[in-house]
Amino acid sequence: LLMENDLHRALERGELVLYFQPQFDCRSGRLVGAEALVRWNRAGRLVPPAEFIPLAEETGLIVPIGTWALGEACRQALSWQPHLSWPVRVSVNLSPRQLEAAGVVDAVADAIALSGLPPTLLEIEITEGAVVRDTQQAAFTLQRLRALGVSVAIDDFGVGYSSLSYLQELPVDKFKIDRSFIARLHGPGSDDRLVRALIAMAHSLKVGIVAEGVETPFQLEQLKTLRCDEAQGFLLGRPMPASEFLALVERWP
Ligand code: G
Ligand code: G
Ligand code: MN
Ligand code: NA
Repeated sequence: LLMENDLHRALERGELVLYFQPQFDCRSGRLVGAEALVRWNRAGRLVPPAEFIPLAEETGLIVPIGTWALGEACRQALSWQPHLSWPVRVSVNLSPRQLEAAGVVDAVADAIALSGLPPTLLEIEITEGAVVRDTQQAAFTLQRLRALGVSVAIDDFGVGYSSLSYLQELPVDKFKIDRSFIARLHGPGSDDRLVRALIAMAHSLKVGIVAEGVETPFQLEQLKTLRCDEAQGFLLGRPMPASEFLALVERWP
């Protein structure tokens, strides 16, 4: 309860901040987007989401936190656009409870309208787990989100599903390969069969594919060879404060 009260106040006091982790096109090497990742600046310590998102989910605080994150992500992303000659997208994570909340489509629509960010530059990330809970309801909500012009990515792809059939019914634009699969690409001769299969599945469904957790040059080379579309990970950039991400965009060739 103590932490719940704290978290509630944190939102009101502006103690939540977004970090941004860059995402790159594998073929061209271009910076193409960033994933927004929330942090709690609690008395000088940056608390990672794993320590408070579960509580926020349980208590329902995730809904106002999510509304704030959507608005903040859109505002920041708008500030990146003048510095590059191609669009740079922002991705925002939505947890299962947010996806099921009645006002989620309105919250996304409001964030776009209030910020002025073109809707095509906003991407919503949801985990497979959120979709599997109630596939029909999720599909309906995702369809309404896409009707706004935003895109939808399935996060942690490959670890959460119980059946592949849901993939055919689901209106999504992109899969993000879970980093546990990328971690298995540790060197020449390593087993890349699952990564290959996930990339092939995305391509045959005409869905984009992003690798998460890219930590080594070897992994990046493998992903390029396997025709993965985009990459994200510590090798290419850690999650960073908004000011640092803006500086990265400003000095990008
Ligand atoms: O930044 P870090 O790797 O610690 O993030 C861990 C997880 O926390 C992410 O994979 C994501 O699922 C979750 N997360 C981060 N930011 C947000 C957010 O703004 N909203 C929600 N719902 N989850 C988030
Ligand atoms: O949404 P998701 O839970 O996938 O959020 C991504 C999380 O993964 C963030 O917490 C981020 O800090 C973390 N992350 C990002 N890149 C890497 C990486 O290359 N390696 C590892 N181990 N974690 C990463
Ligand atoms: Mn994510
Ligand atoms: Na992920």
